[in-house]
Amino acid sequence: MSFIGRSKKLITGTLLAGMLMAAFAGCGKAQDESTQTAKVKYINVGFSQVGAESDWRVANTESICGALTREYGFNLMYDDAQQKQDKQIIAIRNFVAQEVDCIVLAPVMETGWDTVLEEARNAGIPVIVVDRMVDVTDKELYTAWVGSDFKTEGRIACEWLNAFTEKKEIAPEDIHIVGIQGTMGGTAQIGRSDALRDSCILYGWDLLAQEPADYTKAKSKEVMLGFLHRYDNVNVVYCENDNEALGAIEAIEESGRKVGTDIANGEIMIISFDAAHSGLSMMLEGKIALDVECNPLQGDVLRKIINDVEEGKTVDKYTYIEEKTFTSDDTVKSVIVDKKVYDITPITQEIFEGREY
Ligand code: GYE
Repeated sequence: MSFIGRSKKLITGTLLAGMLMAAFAGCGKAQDESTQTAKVKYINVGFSQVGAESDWRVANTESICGALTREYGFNLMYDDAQQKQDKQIIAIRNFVAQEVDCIVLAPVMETGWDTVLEEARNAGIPVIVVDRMVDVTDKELYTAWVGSDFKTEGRIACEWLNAFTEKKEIAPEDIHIVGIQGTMGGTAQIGRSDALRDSCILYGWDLLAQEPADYTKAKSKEVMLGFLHRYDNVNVVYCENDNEALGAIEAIEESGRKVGTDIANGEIMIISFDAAHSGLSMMLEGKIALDVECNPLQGDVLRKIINDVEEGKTVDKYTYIEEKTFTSDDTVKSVIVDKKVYDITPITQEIFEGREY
């Protein structure tokens, strides 16, 4: 889709700068006012971010804010919605009122966007969705989406668990899993939770419970303590992000149990998503068995899409970011999901140190 016909609202000089700088706090350092004196035309972008709930989210914010700087020709308004959809809707309405050139939305959940995206469209402002998806009846309400294939991430994790336990000769009925879910109703949660549920049915694993923890360490610790209290046979914890994995590990260790892959001998295995520094460092200590990467570094791809849209070029509707999978040992070398082979990389100190987030 192109936006050639819509009226350009590039505002010159310092007029909009004051307004924008006020909103910029929280998105890295504010840019030097002196660089704005020339009559440069910036692309004014409003970015509604979910919050700062996880390491993934912080890395994602840094990547996007780092890609949409003055140096690259952008004026960025950043809004942190603290995981609340109503705050995101208010932020989008503010961006529309300020006649930005483009809105970037990282939606907390999939539903509930039709009205406000219609308002953006009526104002001629293209919306680029990042990370989770929006479930709207008219797909033309957004111009493009950039993110990850969350269901596939979940299926990779489950295929790995199946291959690992087969190799270790652990019977499916002896696999007792709890799922610590992300923020309910967001695409990452839906994809990862569904993959686990489907695989438990397919392979005959015992799914004890799935409960949300909003992607935070503190909530996850609470949820895990509850699980340990209720189920004395849990031996696999499927955490929908690294911060949740950290919370689960703390709960397990404080309860006097051990995390690790030797589930036949009483250890509790941790599976996680994101492959952020925090998760991979726990993997190096042998505490996380598998971490499926969810790559938050979307900034550069996003910048290109916005530039193309501004120039009236047609852009791809969906762009998936490349991801890897890491493991604490080399029992399983690869898995197949939908006929595609995914390598499973044993973590090393060198790989860990070379990671960007
Ligand atoms: O996995 C989690 C974050 O939507 C992919 O949200 C994102 C998820 C990510 O808080 O850490």
